[in-house]
Amino acid sequence: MRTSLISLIIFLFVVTACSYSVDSLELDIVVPTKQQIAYQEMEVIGFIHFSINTFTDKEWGYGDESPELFNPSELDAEQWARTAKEAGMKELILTAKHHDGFCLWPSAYTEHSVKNSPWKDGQGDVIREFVDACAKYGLKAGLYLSPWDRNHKDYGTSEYLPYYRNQLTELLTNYGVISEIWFDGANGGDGYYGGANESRKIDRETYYDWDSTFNLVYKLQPDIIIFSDAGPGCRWIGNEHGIAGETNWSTIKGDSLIIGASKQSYLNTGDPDGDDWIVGECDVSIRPGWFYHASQDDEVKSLERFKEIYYGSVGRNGVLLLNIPPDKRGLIHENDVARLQEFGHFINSTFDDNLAGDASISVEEDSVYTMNIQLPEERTFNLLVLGEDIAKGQRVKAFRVEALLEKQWITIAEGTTVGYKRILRVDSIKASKFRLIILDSFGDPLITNFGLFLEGTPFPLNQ
Ligand code: FUL
Repeated sequence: MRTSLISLIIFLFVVTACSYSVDSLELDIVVPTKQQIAYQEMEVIGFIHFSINTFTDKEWGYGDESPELFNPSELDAEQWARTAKEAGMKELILTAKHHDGFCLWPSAYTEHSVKNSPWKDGQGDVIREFVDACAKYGLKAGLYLSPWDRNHKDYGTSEYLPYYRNQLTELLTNYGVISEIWFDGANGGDGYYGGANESRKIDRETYYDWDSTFNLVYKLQPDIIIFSDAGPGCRWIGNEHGIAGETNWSTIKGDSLIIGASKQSYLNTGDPDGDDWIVGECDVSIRPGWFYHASQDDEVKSLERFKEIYYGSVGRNGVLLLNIPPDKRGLIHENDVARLQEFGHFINSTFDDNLAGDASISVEEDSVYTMNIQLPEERTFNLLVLGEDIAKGQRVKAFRVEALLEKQWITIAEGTTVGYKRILRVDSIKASKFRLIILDSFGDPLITNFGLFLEGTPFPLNQ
């Protein structure tokens, strides 16, 4: 048995134990890019669904809506960014163009845009205001450009691709650094299509020639994260509830994925044998719809639901993409703002104080890896946080955590994957001695995070 005392480096609220193994350096394992690591470290990002649908009260516009309908009375992108920042988000992604084809910027390639709307007499540019607001609040900016375009006359033919790529070029050239681009998988068939009013089907595997589009995107924005069902930067988690699989590998077989037609359960868990690192992004809306509907003002998700989503996404090795749709004024509604403030408070008050921050840690490497954690005194917690050094791959396949309670080792949590972060909710426990046992892993496990936390105090509503 080899026992080593690990030097403790305490980052903000995690305990970081140095990796110690030799063979780990030689292990042939899939690793993320530095952009993917930075992406994962953001943990919570925001989605802004705002477009013509906001004014027609629809989720999917048909493509024949008049640009005259777009007329927010008080549009304030800084309010979006400020609200996102307060909720702990690190990036915002805006629907530059949704399926109806209406463009939030004055694209040179179509008349179906803000330039023909009454908003700012057609002189406005929502994308410009959005990226400036993100910069002011220190948020990264991302854009959603729907591949499906129910307005464009050429959609479904090869003529549409240059149009789509021209729009991408505008967005990825004229607005500074864009950190994420969102390629949605929906292709519903029928639409206006320049007046044809018909159904158009495309071959999801071949129509968009995604490889060429991805090359263009990387040429224009080398550090960007590309989202789609198939990545390559991050992948859809396979549902719109914001919940990753309890087992969630960042690795997956990218070649087997088809944008808009991948197996949802496979996206949800990833694949330990996958050759590609494609982080899971968990999208969900604060309300039932993606766009704002006044009828849903009382259906903002509860804080309890937010917590479940947070633990089910960030707490399962994913990134949470939380949608917060502005209303017809162009503002995030008061009900949503209040809940987002509560959410921000919950994260700060819960994860500010790692109760294992001053623990002594030692590692035993026998037939199974065991990390011993000794606190200076007994402490009460109800959340356990684990993490791996993902820069060296995702390794843990199975683990168990035990606490010494009345002289007996009791299992308090167990699971499969860990990845960047794994949060486990446990019944409130008071203890001072723990052990983390890695039951199975690819090569040596590289555990960098062992944290104990107590769910935070309620939001002080009267402040
Ligand atoms: C889906 C779209 O069809 C929805 O309208 C929404 O944008 C969601 C995030 O992705 O596929």
